[in-house]
Amino acid sequence: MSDPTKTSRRAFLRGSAAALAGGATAASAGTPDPLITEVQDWASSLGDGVDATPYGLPIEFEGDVVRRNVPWLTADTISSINFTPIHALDGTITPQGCAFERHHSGAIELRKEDYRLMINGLVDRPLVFTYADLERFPRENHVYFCECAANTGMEWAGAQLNGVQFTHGMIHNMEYSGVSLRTLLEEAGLETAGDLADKWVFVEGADASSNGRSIPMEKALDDVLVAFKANGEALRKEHGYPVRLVVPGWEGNMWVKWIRRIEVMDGPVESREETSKYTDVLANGVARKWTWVMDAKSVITSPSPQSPIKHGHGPLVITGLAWSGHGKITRVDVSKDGGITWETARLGTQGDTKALTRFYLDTDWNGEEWLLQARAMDETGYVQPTKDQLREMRGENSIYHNNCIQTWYVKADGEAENVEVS
Ligand SMILES: Nc1nc2c(c(=O)[nH]1)N[C@H]1C(S)=C(S)[C@@H](COP(=O)(O)O)O[C@H]1N2
Ligand SMILES: [Mo]
Repeated sequence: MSDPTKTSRRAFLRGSAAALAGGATAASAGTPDPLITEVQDWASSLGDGVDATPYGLPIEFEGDVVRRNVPWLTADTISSINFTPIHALDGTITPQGCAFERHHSGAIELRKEDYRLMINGLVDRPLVFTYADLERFPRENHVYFCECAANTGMEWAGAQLNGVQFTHGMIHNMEYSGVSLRTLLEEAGLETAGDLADKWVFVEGADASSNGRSIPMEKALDDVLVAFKANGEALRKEHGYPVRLVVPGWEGNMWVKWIRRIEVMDGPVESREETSKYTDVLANGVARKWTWVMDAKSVITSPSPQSPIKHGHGPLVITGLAWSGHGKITRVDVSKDGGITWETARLGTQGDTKALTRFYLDTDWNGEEWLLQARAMDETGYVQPTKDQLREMRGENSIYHNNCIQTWYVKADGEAENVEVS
């Protein structure tokens, strides 16, 4: 006699298969799965011992989760950029090994022993720090995103690159350890500088390009870090080993790598990187400059052209990233119909200031065609603009600071394509 209050195992399996509706493989009677019933190779022999890879690498099956460049964008790879594979990552921290690189004259090799940082100009005591000197100042840890001002720059005129890695991958987000720039400036003494309200610092790198940029003193004394570790370990060569500047919320160009000199000045230098580059010519021919802050932006990383829906109909996790150079992300909305209706996404992490925030929309997909969009809001109340709104403000000559809403066209077969809905 079977107890009617007890569900039989088979009924339970059938029940759960129906409830999952394609979200998981249902165990079905009569067709044994050898992955469950047979002893597999990996259980019949021994695995690698410790030390097989003294510094661990991603498993070979994940070998395509790598930075990629777009060969036609730049004439060579020395003054060029590659892109973070954000379509394949989750959470918020970017592993150093796949964090995008942008060099103006190549990534240089600079030993800690040969490293010097000079602070000069309008300071009481011009100073030179060795790497070991920097390690003796009080240290801080912060997670911040670094976004190149040119991120999404190819998309101004229309949908261009078919993958979120290429449209939005000039960004990384790491935990930095370092000394606040304020601490070092105070060590050099700012009495000589007098009124700090109109003072600037000029920062330059040790590479051939030097990538010099002027930073107003107010920012220099606020949250700028002189960083030597990222995600707990030494910076990689390509990210400025041994020491780089971290300028939270501000365009990546100002995050000077291999930083060698900080000069306190009574005005900005108006260097190449802040005049002929990293400025935006508006419709009336006037160029916007000092466009330091990266405005709020978001993008769906999956599904997306490089991360199509492969699992069939039923439960689907839509996910993406949002960030703002003005502070915390407070809300992200997702639209499936090109911006007509919106659903509020779940924030996977409670937005850190000036850092990536992960969002999820746990939903169902049954083969409908979607025009998928995400729209970020930050703590200042700013709402990420549509492409048309942005073009209205900036014209069509811009390259930098394109933070408009992105659209992916999800087709009945689950593939996705970069399209423009403005
Ligand atoms: N010294 C130096 N610093 C530099 C650059 C450079 O070429 N040289 N490139 C800048 C630009 S344009 C960007 S977007 C960021 C990129 O940092 P990453 O290579 O760590 O991604 O570094 C900035 N700092
Ligand atoms: Mo950049």
